[in-house]
Amino acid sequence: NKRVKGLIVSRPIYYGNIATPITGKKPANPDHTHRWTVMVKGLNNEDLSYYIRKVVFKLHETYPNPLRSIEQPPFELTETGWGEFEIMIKIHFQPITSEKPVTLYHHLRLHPFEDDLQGQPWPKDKPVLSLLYDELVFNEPTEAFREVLVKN
Ligand code: SLL
Repeated sequence: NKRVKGLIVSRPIYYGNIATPITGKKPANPDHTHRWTVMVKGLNNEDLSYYIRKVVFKLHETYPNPLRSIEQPPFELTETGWGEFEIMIKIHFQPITSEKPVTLYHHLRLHPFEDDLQGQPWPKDKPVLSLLYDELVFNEPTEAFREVLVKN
């Protein structure tokens, strides 16, 4: 498991959430106002499973089983709820990478920051999107991981 001295490799990711108000069919819990999906994505929906093994989302303790492990792409989780909170996102890499997990934090956003540019109220059925771009940086990857990276 030799590491490649001096090499730094990065991979782009998007992480965050989309949320829509629940209209029509009521959710199981009548207090829930929004349906949301939290996700870790590659560029252009690239499949990230060549180096990501699983993503664990840690939800607010008001949720049953707040630790949700997603072990196949797409690495995303859909839930319903009424409130915003911080989601801990822990990315676990494939064993071949010999990389330690990386933890990110995302503020789950259900409500728009402000009304839209024309001063109009945000349309009730328009999804709210809070997606951040980031780069996973691998400092001196192993030779095995470098092989995987150059092939993808
Ligand atoms: C708040 N600090 O008070 C936040 C907490 C928790 C949100 C928000 C689902 C809970 C359930 C849910 O939306 N929790 O189903 O019991 O705004």
